[in-house]
Amino acid sequence: MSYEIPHNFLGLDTVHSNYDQSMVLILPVPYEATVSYGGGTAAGPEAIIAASQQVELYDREFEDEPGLRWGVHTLPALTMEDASPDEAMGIIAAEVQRQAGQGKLLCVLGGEHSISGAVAQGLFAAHGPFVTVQIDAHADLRDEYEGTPHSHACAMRRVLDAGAGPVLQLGIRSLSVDEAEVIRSDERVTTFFSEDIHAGMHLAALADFVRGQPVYLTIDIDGLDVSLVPATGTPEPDGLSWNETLEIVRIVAREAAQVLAFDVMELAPIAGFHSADFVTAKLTYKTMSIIMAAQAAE
Ligand SMILES: [Mn+2]
Repeated sequence: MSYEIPHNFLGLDTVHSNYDQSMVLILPVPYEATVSYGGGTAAGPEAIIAASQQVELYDREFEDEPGLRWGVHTLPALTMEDASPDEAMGIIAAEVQRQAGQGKLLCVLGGEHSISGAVAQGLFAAHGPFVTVQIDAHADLRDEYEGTPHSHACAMRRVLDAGAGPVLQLGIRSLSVDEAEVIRSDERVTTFFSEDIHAGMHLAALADFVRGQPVYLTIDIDGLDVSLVPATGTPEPDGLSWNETLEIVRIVAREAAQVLAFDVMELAPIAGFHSADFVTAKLTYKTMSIIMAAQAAE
């Protein structure tokens, strides 16, 4: 489906949401194929976009309306009726490659986290090597899960397979014995568990990791504390606070050479429970605003 005015991200008019002048692109990917517990992430992008229309455009941090300043264009949703998982990943990677080459900040809205493997492929094709920062409750480093390499539980393994560069994981608190071994032995993976985040142990390492690098930031919404966003398929307690999350975004925006893209994955909306949709929409707006302001300041 396409998101015509005013049903686009932030509900912007033509002047502030036309493709050519917008510096931010929203790519909705309502893809969900490998649910392992609670389902519903296919409805995530539409819920985020609907909730975004209720987010206040003015932001005290910038004393400005960032959405109007930068312009935000919402692309048609990438739908993949009847595509196999392999085909779906190919379609997503090709569209990301096309849109990532436009000199705009790309924001992908999921959908299940397995989409991120295809996003990484597309970014690598468009830009070459980059580093990936992952906010997530789960390590997502399984080579396959429930018989498929395309499970959301394998998302970061597929990002590593894209060959673009190392991954820094933040907020992890659920993993298997095999994933723990990957974290110990694979030098491409650095992991800060949720207690490390609460203690601030990640701050210097994160800044060092992204400094001067092109960066892909992938946010699984279950990385935030479950009390902030209960509407997700595989919830976990003891997640990141709102401020811990934005602190990570600020460090990435400030230190990176460029943020190529970010994504917000795994919202599984619950009918009648709109706070989770709103928190996710506001996080999406806040993240793009912080990144755009930092890049404009350079
Ligand atoms: Mn997760």
